[in-house]
Amino acid sequence: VARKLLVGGNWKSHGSLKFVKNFANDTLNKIVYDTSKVEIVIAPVSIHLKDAQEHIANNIHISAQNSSAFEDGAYTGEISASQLANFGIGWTILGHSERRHILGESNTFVASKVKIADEYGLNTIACIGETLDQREAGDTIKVCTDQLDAIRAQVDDWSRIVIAYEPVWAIGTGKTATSEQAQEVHEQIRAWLNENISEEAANNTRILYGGSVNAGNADELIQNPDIDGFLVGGASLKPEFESIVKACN
Ligand code: G2H
Repeated sequence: VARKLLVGGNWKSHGSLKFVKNFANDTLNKIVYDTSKVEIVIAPVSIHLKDAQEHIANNIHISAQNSSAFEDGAYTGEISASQLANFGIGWTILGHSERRHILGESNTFVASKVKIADEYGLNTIACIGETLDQREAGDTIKVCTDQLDAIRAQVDDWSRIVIAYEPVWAIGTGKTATSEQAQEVHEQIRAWLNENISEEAANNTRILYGGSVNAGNADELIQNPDIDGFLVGGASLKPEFESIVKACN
């Protein structure tokens, strides 16, 4: 099955208006790639979304890094899926481990966000992954499938969901999962999709790898049959992001 690869740039809480403009002009807009094979999705902080829309070329999708579990209403500080859709934003990242672990978002809460994002037609990059303790206890797959099960309990249509497997111990630490470790988990996630969603979802859902992806390891990781691209943090703020896209092209 030929799944279109996807390279996401998760800028986290980095950047300034000047950075958005300069990085768009100096790096992103100059990347030459085959848009029939690869999609690029860039996620700046919310207050930079408008500038990102303005400066980043149209072939690149712009994503939020989060969206609310609720409709518009009395939820101070939240940005709703409806407001993002209204703003012309077609993507959101949900369940990133920094939100799960630092901001205390539970599996059910993340799933509620995916549900409402889906209802407003947003594409979601749903992040899952285990901590080092969980891996060492042999619970990697259980942790990942519990996170997926919570989403399955609330969402029927998986056509707008992209899964990002991001082992927490590999995030921003410089430690990447080996190519074999990543492929092993990706294969099991695809098997979960086949058993719990549908064969079609298993064939079509992109499963990205995230966790210290850079220009040096992308080539090898992308060779794996179940790795359909990357969610890139630190390296998505640097010119080497181009090499990561090229590795997928
Ligand atoms: C994982 C990744 C992006 P980094 O969080 O989502 O960040 O590439 O810096 O590990």
